[in-house]
Amino acid sequence: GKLVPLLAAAIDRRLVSLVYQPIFDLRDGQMKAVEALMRLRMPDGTSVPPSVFIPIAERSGSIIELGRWAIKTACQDILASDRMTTVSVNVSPVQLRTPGFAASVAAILEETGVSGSRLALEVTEGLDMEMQPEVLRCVADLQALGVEIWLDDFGSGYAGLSWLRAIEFNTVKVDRTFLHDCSDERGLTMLQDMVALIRNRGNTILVEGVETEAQMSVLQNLSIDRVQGFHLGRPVTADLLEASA
Ligand code: G
Ligand code: G
Ligand code: MN
Ligand code: NA
Repeated sequence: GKLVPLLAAAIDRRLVSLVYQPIFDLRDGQMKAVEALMRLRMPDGTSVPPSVFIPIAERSGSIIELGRWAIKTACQDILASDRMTTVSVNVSPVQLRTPGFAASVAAILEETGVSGSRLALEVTEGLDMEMQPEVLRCVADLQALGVEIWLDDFGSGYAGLSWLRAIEFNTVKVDRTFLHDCSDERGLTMLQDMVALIRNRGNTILVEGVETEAQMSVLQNLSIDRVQGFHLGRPVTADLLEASA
């Protein structure tokens, strides 16, 4: 109830912020990108997780303004940073379906002076994310700006395979449940099959949710391209990320 008006005023009241989680190249260990993750602080100081406020913002329409704020803030932060080369920002299907979204991204790049190739947008497959022509056109317009389009949480949703067929994703992020389930033979086979599927399409493979050194070994054996997870680096503020250089 009270989240709807709060979300509408969240930017002005400075209740939203971004934290950044590093993404590493598995071969050379270098930080190749950071993922921007939105945080919402209530006026009383408590925080609300994105799993709660993002769906509400999607329904109320606030996601449009919040999403634009996130992309602009991420662009400003990478310009000011010595460590962030590329930033990925999560975008809701609602944003991709909104007319003018690609143009609004182009305007942010122009305004901030950030090259499109330093920005990636993570889209999540899902039931509500139909393969509408306007979505495909939006993706093509964004890629024409040099912006990368990444498929997030691959394998967790419903439309994954048709998505892989329709869109040339620059990177596919394998849902962390596949890594977490691979402590037994059956789960490991599943992860291997997943990796083969993505690799045969020529997409860069990122596995998220790396929490242990044992999982790192599994991923090294599978020659995964990129990795992300609490074991390698937690989401932190831009200031902390700079300081941890
Ligand atoms: O950061 P955390 O694990 O709590 O994120 C939970 C979920 O919220 C993830 O699925 C993530 O993609 C999503 N999320 C985080 N930040 C944003 C954002 O800025 N925009 C959108 N649309 N989703 C976000
Ligand atoms: O769906 P998406 O990939 O955007 O989700 C991002 C969320 O995943 C962030 O909220 C982040 O806190 C969380 N996350 C990042 N690394 C790990 C990890 O190693 N384990 C778990 N369980 N969650 C993680
Ligand atoms: Mn994501
Ligand atoms: Na994900």
